[in-house]
Amino acid sequence: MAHKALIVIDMQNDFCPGGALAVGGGDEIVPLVNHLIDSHDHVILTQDWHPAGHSSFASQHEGKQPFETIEASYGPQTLWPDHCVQGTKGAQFHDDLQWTTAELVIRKGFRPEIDSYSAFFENDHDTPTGLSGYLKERGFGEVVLCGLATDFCVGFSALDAVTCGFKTSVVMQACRAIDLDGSLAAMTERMRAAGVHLL
Ligand code: VGL
Ligand code: ZN
Repeated sequence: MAHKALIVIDMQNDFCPGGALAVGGGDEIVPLVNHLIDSHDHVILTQDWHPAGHSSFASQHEGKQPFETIEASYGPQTLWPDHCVQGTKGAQFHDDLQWTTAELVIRKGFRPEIDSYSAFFENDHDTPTGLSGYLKERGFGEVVLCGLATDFCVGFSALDAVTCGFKTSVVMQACRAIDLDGSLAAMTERMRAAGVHLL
């Protein structure tokens, strides 16, 4: 049987109620995520980790509001409120997340000029984070994903996991979505079509 890893996506304060880019009910999933952490032998976390003044922040674009879209050099980019700034409380994992057994924390979004939703590739869909190589070198053939947000970081990570050749599942109950203009339904359909197992 293929070696399996749980990947917990972006369970950070800024994506929970009270945070800068709060995902509705983001904190509700913490107990279930903790249960998943408990029941997997190998756990990896991702951490959205932006320098101050990151290019995905609406505050850096004159006249633009959060949740508007701009054309970046690598394609369309949604603009966000300032969030998950390196070293801030908002970038820390939720206080109740029991993450001490995690074997790897992969940070993403640290390059000022490019955003990174996926745990595998930045938003140019070309610059690798190194996670695929790490998983393969350690002999993992299967990944299970949960966390925030279903329609952005979880979804793009799941799609890229399939592209990289991993058997991929998403525990939908242990995710919450931002849901901009139907983005949750669209991402759910993309994941299904790509062969992601939606649990
Ligand atoms: C995320 C928007 C911006 C996420 C991260 O974790 O889904 N979304 N940065
Ligand atoms: Zn971000």
